[in-house]
Amino acid sequence: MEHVYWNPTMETMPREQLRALQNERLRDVVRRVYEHVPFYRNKMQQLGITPNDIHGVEDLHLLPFTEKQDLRNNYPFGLFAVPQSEIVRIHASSGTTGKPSVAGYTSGDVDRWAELMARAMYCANVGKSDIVQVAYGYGLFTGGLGAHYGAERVGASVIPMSGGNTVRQLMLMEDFGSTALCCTPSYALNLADAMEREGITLDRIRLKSGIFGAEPWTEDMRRRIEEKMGIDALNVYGLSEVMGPGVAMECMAKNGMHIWEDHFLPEVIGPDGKSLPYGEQGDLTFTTLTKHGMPLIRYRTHDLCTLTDEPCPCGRTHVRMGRVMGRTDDMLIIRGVNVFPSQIEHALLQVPGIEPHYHIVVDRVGTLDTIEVQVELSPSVMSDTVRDLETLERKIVNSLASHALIHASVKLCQPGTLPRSEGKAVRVTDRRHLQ
Ligand code: DLL
Repeated sequence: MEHVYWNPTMETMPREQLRALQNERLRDVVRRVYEHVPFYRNKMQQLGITPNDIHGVEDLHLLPFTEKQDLRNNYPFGLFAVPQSEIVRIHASSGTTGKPSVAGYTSGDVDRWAELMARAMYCANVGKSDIVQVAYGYGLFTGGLGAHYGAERVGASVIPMSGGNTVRQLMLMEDFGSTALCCTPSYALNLADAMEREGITLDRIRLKSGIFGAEPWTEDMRRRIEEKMGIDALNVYGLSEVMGPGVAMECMAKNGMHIWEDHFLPEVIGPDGKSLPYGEQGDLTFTTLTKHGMPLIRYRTHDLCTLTDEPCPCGRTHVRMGRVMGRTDDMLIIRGVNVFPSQIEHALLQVPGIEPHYHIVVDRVGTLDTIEVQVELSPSVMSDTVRDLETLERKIVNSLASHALIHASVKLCQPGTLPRSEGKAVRVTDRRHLQ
């Protein structure tokens, strides 16, 4: 496999040199927030530290954490580190309740974001001769514009479709000969199914890569999408508070996402608030090293994952994060058992005869939690006898018990009947909160 890097110097920088750069950039960002953001100055004063105490990454643990709630408390622009006149872009992520969290970008920030998304495009072998269909939503959500700027930066032809309009997406994909698709994995699956429905065979499209993220998905889901679309499906990670898509991106080794460490300092934090060694699972936390509009110090994403610094065959030296199992807020607790929707997805996709479309309904009967997993049958098993379907249902129940450790009831649904996603899929209805 030949490797082409967008920024060879940075992407393959020896780790010692990378560390020296991080030390220098960390000192700089700590000084900037101390001088310009009262929230950080107050927090550091409370802890009795000044920027002079931070010499490098080894002192990171002295710095305070930042939580989403801190963004809300300083809504909308309280964490900006530059005058508002320097801000050229504002994004926001929709919170489930109340006010969104807001992020402001200077023109330098937008430029660096495009650079990091350009690296991501090259990771997926997407360059100048490609036609990139961006089906992430455009707007306050960072997916659309993030992918758009990155694709333009590498010189690709960009189709700014935004999400939705599935039949039209397919028409343009075929007519324009899109070679890369950027959207959520659940929307990619939705598009793949629509292709089948519309009778669009793989020889009619030119798609070769998918840059999919913004929600948790499993290896099993990757395989399904790759088969259905005949592409390499790669994982991209990011969050609006930290930048947007492109904080980390998988390479063709498909073995974790490289975090661009010259710009972001990752840590994985354990339940006791201490940084964990590589390989252990915890709460992914970022310190932004080069953002000027809204730098963040030790921002707790609450995304659960692991990090590794094992060398990658692609030659990039930046650490990789494993798949995000889910956000700690998305963890379901069913009769005392903790389970993430992604574990349920994994369990379901072990069973042949069902499609990767599912929905989870959690309820409470008396004092007991109940969980129902609704899953769609493959068209091929629709003609099976009632007894065959009962066997299939039992297999799914068993797979959920052995892979996700939950005792769920299973509802088999007709093909095409569960709601389809156009952006981030909503996997769970929790009726317990309605009571
Ligand atoms: O989802 C940014 C983005 C857009 C990333 C397009 C990738 C592609 P937010 O709306 O702020 O930003 O949501 C951020 O989404 O904390 C994770 O919980 C989740 N997330 C993002 N990427 C992945 C991924 C965008 N590859 C939140 N796997 C994050 C799992 C992901 N979860």
